Amino acid sequence: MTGTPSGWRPPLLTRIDHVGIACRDLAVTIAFYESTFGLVVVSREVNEEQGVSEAMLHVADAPAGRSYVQLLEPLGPDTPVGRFLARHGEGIHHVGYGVTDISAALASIGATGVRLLDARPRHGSMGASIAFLHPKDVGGVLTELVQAAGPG
Ligand code: CMX
Ligand code: CO
Repeated sequence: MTGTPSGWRPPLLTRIDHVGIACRDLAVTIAFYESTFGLVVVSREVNEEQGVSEAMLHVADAPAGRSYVQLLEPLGPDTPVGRFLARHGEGIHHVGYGVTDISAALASIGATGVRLLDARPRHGSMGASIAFLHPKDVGGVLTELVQAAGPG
């Protein structure tokens, strides 16, 4: 396609911020990603609100900001990742996309009819603001919006 279609607006999603991967044992999975792919852990956090113990492994510095692999071990069975592991086993849990203004992005996406799991942004990894979209309204993909803390 050439030229700029009429009604064009800048994309809401600016990069793939991270791929979220559910695992049973965070330490074992980190060791696998380090030894197999040479990735480096840049953050480890426990997020009680999300019910996870997690690690961010740096992958790339894209023009619109950094991208990561996010490894997630549930804090218990009655959490989003705990329920996912019970039903599906280990694997890809969600995709996180970068946005520049998460409140504006939520308003715009919500107006299309996609259900917002978080009407307001919550606390995410490394000081980011995050919000989730319902997987049933995004073709079966649990989708996270991420506004990184600070520049990028
Ligand atoms: N991807 C795609 N579909 C998913 C899913 C996922 N990760 N998790 C659950 N589903 C589907 C299930 O397959 C199920 O589908 P069916 O009804 O067709 O069987 C349906 O959603 C409901 O599943 P459930 O077992 O009842 O799961 P929950 O009660 O956990 O609800 C969801 C699902 C998405 C609303 C919930 O997991 C949620 O609110 N997630 C957002 C928060 C989160 O995931 N936090 C952890 C990551 C934190 C971070 O990235 O920082
Ligand atoms: Co995430």
